[in-house]
Amino acid sequence: MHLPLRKCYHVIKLGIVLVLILTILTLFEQWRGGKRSTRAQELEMVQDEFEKQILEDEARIIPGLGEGGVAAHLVGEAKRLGEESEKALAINVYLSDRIAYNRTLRDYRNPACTRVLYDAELPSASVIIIFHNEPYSVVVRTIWSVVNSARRDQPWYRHANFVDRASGKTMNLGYPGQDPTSPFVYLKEIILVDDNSTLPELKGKLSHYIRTRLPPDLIRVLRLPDRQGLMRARMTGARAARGDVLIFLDAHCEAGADWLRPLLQRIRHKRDAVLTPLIDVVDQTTFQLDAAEHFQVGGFTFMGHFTWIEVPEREKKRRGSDIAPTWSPTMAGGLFAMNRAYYWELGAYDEQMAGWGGENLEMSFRIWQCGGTLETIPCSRVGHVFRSFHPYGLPAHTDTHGINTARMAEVWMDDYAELFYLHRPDLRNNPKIGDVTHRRILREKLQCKSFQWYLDHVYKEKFVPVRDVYGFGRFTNPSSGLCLDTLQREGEASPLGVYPCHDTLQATQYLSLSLSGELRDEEKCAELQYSRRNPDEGGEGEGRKVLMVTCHEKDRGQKWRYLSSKQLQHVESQLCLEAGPQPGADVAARPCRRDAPAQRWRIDYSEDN
Ligand code: LR7
Ligand code: MN
Repeated sequence: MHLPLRKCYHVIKLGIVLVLILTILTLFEQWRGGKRSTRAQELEMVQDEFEKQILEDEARIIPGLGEGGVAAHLVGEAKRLGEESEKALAINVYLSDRIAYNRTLRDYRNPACTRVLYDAELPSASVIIIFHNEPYSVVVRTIWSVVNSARRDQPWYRHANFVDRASGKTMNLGYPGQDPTSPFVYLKEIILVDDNSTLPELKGKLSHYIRTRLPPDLIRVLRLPDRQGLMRARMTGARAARGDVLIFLDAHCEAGADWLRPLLQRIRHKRDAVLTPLIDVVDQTTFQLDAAEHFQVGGFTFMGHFTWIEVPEREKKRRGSDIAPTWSPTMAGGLFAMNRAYYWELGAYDEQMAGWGGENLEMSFRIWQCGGTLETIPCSRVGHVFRSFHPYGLPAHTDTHGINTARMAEVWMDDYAELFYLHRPDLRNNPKIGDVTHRRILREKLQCKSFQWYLDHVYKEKFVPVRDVYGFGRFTNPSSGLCLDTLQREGEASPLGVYPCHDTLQATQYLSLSLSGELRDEEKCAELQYSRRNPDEGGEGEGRKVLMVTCHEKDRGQKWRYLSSKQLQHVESQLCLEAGPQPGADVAARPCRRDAPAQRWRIDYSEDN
């Protein structure tokens, strides 16, 4: 059979094209395969590099250092390097790198806590830890403390009852549906949220550490593509969480013995209770855990700051026992547990808050005003490194604390927002605050109570600088142009002084004379220093110093009155308050003299003005 030449030619052409295509395809496949294998190789090399670094890290650890929570010290050159790192980062990172990442803390709970019986079956917990450029070893230690405290073989679980108190059924320790062979109880997951850190060790190396050193399937790392600030970082974690209860921690914490169960038990019992553990101080220099027997709860100032306050006497009576849930008017904000569904129902966070600050008071007021309770659980203890400054920058150096607090005040404080603006006139009607309509709608929807209700029922002890007062604001001595000023002096009893009057109301010059006769700021009252040598001293020499001390209503020593001569007289001693001679000087109480210009005071806002 003969093919015509023309046809033959076509077949050959087709064959050549086919061969060409096949060759190209094979070459392409080979090229792709080669590329893939170099990528895998590269990855392996990177992993090896992380592994090498981690092995080096591990070689640095000094066994036993800081174990149990005792103070750790380095000497010589190491000490110097430690101090240097602390100066830069507000944590002695050089020391932290040398303390075991999984050090344990001694059990320093109130002994009564060890006798509490918890249900065998409790809700599950998602622990959410957010971080931005935190020291690597400190973050890893935080994770280890959470992992270790939840191990099934911990002594505090070993003697637990296996009969569920609520249902009467015999069951395994854990949460409903948990695999009873899991080495962990109650802890469903740990979610790390990296708020766009720039430190390289918090990226691949941290992930590699988690993959190779920590239990599998327990820890997830979510990486935010841009810096979101701590509120949105926590919300990202909360969205990913699957546990019944959300527990938030800062990335420089160490969880104590059996800290989970008291939280989970309370939330099982009261769904809308938001809980903080008792927060202990981990020293930024020595990593010593300072576990005080005595604990405080949260307060606030109208400047918008969180403060620690003593547990009010009426609350000590109400709670009934030293280890019972203790109502707290506010929380510090970083360490708390909350039913997951309730967290979202209550409005999570104000997503328009950025950076750092303000969200803690916002959430505290919201919890109370909208029907929940905020409680400190004394049997759950967690250490936190309190840093002397923020080692990280905030977005474009903006005052996120001020702006966030203004957002909070606009939504939750009603007319009392004015007291915040007295301190921050620059923020009044400031467009930087942005729109808060959606948060007001939330307040409406949840039918939340007023700030007045909060003050009357939750925080009765709170002194309101403009309520039941004779006058408030700056106390100016016109002849010298100096104002009464607490001079930013810290401490139990620090002398009241004078300083050039500020144009705006600053916290140190913001004083009130209450109707009950207290001359005070938000937290402390003016009292005469007692002189043992001569209790009635004051005539000669320096006069008697005036100290700012804890207010105690009963004591006559803290009573003052404002005379028509514009003098401030101490009722008990009959002495008058006299301005010091120069800025920064202490004031003194001396015999009243109507003609003494240094004894004359003008109050910014009072019935006379
Ligand atoms: O932009 C940021 N993104 C973040 O992810 C800024 C911070 N963060 C992380 C940071 O890495 C850390 O893990 O957020 C966490 C909290 O930041 P810190 O540790 O600098 O804050 P703080 O401990 O000084 O401040 C307290 O008040 C804050 C107000 O916004 C937060 O609520 C903190 O969580 C809170 N800390 C505590 O409540 C711990 C107890 C101490 C007190 C008082
Ligand atoms: Mn912190």
